[in-house]
Amino acid sequence: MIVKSAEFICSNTQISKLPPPVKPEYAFIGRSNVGKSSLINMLVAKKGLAKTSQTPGKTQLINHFYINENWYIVDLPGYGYARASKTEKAKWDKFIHTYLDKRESLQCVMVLIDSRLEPQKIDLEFCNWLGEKGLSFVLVFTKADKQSSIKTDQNIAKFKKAVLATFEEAPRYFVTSSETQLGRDEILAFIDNINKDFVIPHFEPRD
Ligand SMILES: Nc1nc2c(ncn2[C@@H]2O[C@H](COP(=O)(O)OP(=O)(O)O)[C@@H](O)[C@H]2O)c(=O)[nH]1
Ligand SMILES: [Mg+2]
Repeated sequence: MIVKSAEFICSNTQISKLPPPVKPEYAFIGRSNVGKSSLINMLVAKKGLAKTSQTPGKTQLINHFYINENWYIVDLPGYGYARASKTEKAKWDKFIHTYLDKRESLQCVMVLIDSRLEPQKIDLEFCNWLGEKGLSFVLVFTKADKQSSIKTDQNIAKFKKAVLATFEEAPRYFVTSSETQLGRDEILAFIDNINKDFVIPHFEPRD
């Protein structure tokens, strides 16, 4: 897929104000600092589209970016921010879970994982939650340029093994770098393929 246009549409704090679910949508999510904004900018080849390195954990916004006037990238607030209070964490859970669980046009959740790290409990728990809800997701390993491919492969193997403790099949995964554009063509092709089969879901208009 060639990205011809990418524009910011809206930031939402309320699920009720999202754009109508008439276009295929892909949600990007992961721990704060995993490289989510960088990855989104890399995919659409637009440097400032998603802001990078903002103070993490502060805003709870769902950002919609409209790509090729045909599909949405959704930037979700990062999880696992160490300094967030219990109340903040609970609020995050409810907000994000409601969006993921209810969004009719959501096609796939892109779960970002830092390829330099050993499997993290919070990432595995999130994958398990997606599995319980029957939501389709893929793993996107980030920052692969920061280490040898051997090290990346080792961490991916460990993550897969950990996932297989609860899943019958390991989810599909991509290895990426926002610095070198590794994984860009593969992710865009993956999205393009799903877009081709998209039919507008039945939904209740909010007038
Ligand atoms: N070397 C390298 N650094 C990256 C990559 N992706 C993100 N970063 C850096 O990691 C930090 C966090 O990235 P950001 O995109 O803001 O993460 P977010 O909090 O998940 O949105 C920034 O300093 C980025 O420059 C990558 O693929 N390679
Ligand atoms: Mg960010």
